[in-house]
Amino acid sequence: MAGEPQDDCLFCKIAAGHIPATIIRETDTTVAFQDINPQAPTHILVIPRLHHRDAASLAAAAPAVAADVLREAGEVAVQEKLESYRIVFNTGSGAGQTVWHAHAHVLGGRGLQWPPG
Ligand code: IU
Repeated sequence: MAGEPQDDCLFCKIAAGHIPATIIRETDTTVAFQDINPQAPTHILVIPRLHHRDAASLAAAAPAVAADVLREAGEVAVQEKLESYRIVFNTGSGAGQTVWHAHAHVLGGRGLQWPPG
């Protein structure tokens, strides 16, 4: 059920500490960790501990936690000393989403093109 830990969800397992990740920050509601396949010198994922399939579903069901994810993305940027950065929520396979647990990508440390393509 949405909001509950899913046995087959990698990010639920990372949030629970059952699969290792390089953790950058943690709060009661969020975990930030290094992306295993970085697309920029800094590439950190911020996930809610709650399982929802994408960012919009999270925001609809638990808006305060969605706000926590955004705030933590900003805190990651401060911690990593990023002057410019991008927060990305890929939503749907056509947009590149491959993990069906809401997550913000925080990307920085190089020039970022716009539009992204
Ligand atoms: P996406 O927006 O769903 O494509 O993002 C999923 C990200 O999760 C992607 O950048 C992967 O490199 C990353 N990731 C990870 O950090 N650790 C893993 O074990 C797996 C994916 I699978």
